[in-house]
Amino acid sequence: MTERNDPHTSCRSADVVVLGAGPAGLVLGVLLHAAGIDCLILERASRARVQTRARAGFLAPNTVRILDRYGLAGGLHRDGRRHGACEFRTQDGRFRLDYGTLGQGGRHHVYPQQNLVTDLLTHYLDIGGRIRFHTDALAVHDADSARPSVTTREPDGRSIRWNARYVAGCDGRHGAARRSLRPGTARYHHHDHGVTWLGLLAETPPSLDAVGYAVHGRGFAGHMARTADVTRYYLQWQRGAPADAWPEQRLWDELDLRMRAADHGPLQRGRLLERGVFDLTCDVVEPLRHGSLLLAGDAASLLAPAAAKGANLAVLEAEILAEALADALLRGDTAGLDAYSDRCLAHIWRAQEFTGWMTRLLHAPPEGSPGAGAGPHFQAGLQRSRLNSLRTSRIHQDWFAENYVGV
Ligand code: RFL
Repeated sequence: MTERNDPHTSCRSADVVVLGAGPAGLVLGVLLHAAGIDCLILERASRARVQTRARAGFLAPNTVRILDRYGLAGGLHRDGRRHGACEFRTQDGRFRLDYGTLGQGGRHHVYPQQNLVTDLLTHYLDIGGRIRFHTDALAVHDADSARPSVTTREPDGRSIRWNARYVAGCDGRHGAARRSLRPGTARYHHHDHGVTWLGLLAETPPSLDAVGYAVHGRGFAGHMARTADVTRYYLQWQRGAPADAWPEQRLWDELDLRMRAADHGPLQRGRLLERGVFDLTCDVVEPLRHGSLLLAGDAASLLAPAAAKGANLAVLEAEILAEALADALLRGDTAGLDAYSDRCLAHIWRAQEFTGWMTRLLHAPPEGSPGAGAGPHFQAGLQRSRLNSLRTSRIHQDWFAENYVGV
């Protein structure tokens, strides 16, 4: 894999400087470049790292429509798989929701995020897009002026200043864009769902033809296909426990137990490629526009992965932002930029609301956690009732399907 920083960057300016080459930054970069706007992406990690970071896999119909519109969906149509079913395994038995035939009938495409990022990056470079890897954005300056700039730490340790007309903060929750917001100008809403997951990536074919959600007295377990040979598993995990606390054999035994393999069939075991622990927390920054600095993707709002919304929102926001920036830079019309924050926040809050609902569906919050409220038995009763409603009510199923595939 070759990696080369763009020699033209000695000009040290661009109309739009984009921080971060994840789904948000790359979709934005491609769309701006295609519109004829001078744009530069600054990415802290190496190209190899960006192209191999395994995260999301479930792409919503709206995401695929956006990627199709700009000719970016070739890989996912070739190698991705359509997916439209969930299976819930509970103490009251299992039930399946063919969400692709419920609600408005939308299905996901299952396509690993690292493949999508590779496709986007390849396309961006093919059309002549400018990107610098190994370039750590330190801060955004003068965002309240028409001449913002970004300082970076270069691979050789030098610090460089990049001038722009707009800066797009697509550098995630811990990036420079969020850090650079002037104190008192943004509201941070942070919520801890009180639950921790161990995420596993296993070299094994999916064991079900559906997303598997197991609700068990010992905690949640999840199964999600990624490719024909790789499956993601999740185990609700003790907060603070390290990812390597259990040996592989014990993890598989626990997955079998919570997924009720004895009743519903065994899981196919395989080598664990990756394990990582994360707390299910979420946040929203309001507003998303701070003068010439605009936030998108995880930098704007972090979602717990329970409902697979983060990458989908990132792509949607990137499209909205690209159109607004094109209007401003090519036509002098800033109405889109003025409306950007409110427009995206409406989608973000809807996704947060559904993600919170999914989190409460799949977990009774651990005793003593902020969400436990009236006590574990009360919470478990609510959770069982939610699941029964989803099992039996067609209206509830349609609502679920519409929210599950929507952004
Ligand atoms: P990304 O992908 O984090 O990319 C940000 C980029 O910014 C770079 N960066 C910097 N560059 C320069 N200077 C700095 N100071 C920088 N700081 C950071 C980083 O190196 C990186 O390359 O953010 P983006 O583009 O906003 O995309 C968001 C998505 O990646 C994220 O929301 C999803 O992965 C969430 N998510 C899922 N979303 C879905 O829509 N469907 C799913 O199935 C799904 N599954 C998941 C997920 C997230 C997971 N994690 C991370 C817990 C499963 C998991 C396990």
